Amino acid sequence: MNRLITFRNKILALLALIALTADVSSAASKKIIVGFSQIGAESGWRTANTESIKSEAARRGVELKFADAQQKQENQIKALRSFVAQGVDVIAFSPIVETGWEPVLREIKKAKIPVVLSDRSVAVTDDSLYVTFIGSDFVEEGRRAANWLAKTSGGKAMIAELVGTPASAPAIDRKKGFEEVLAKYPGMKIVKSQSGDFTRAKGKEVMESFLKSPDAKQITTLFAHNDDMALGAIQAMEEAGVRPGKDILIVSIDGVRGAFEAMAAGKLNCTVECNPLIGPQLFDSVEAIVAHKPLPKRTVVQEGVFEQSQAAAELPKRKY
Ligand code: GZL
Repeated sequence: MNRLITFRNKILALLALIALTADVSSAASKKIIVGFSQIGAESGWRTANTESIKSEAARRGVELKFADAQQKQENQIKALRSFVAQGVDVIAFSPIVETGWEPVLREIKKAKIPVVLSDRSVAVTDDSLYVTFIGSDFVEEGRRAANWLAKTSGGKAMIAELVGTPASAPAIDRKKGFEEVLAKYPGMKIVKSQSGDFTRAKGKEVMESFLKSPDAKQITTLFAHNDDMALGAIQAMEEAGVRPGKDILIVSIDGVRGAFEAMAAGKLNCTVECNPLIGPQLFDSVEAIVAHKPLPKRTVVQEGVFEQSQAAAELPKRKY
């Protein structure tokens, strides 16, 4: 009789072990499903950012539900809600503006789905509403642009500013960093400032209006919050008979290929790099979250500053 009980227990233990192994292996093989809400396709930077995210998801076998919000916050909020309804494992997004996210982030928290902020951050009263932020230090990018200009101009510049998307983290923080440095140089002043919404078309349109204004002649420098607006402004300058990069110095941010080509042609003077290729860090964070590993609240990517003299040598090395 004892032998029978021992045999029965051994069978039960074996069955439990098989069930457990099956469970672990199925958990390990279960595809991670990520919902990603992207702002749109407003600039070369954004296109490169999207490519980095999509290609990295494919490389890792992550199921990516990708939603393009076409520059509208309400579309991003709709997408985030749909990811909750679909029961994704992780939600990631690049918030077009800093505010207006608490309600939907609370709904996501209630659904127990972790959130990763990609590229831009949010202004919330409760930072437990997201697990981690991966992106750039926009304030530092603004400082770098102003420090380059102070060095190049000897601390004397009448600056026209093309601002990014109003209320967005990069527009707010790049301006903040730029003005923090300007405060040290009485001879450097922003004399015109208007949003070009990070696009080439709007950057051209606003620069045309700057050049038509009665006091346009005082402008010595253009500070553009991104390269796409700077490239649009270059077109406007040339159409107005102004030599970009010579009559008006131009410093912008992103480091896209077009900026290096403009620098090599002598039409842009400096681009402060803002790295869009954060797909690998994004999915490292997603995999850490799924594996219940701890993560820092903020991961800032490494970036440089490039001047005209470096453009030709750098161009072949550029990845975006
Ligand atoms: C910066 C990113 C900005 C880029 C623009 O991280 O959010 O948005 O500077 C893009 O080119 O449109």
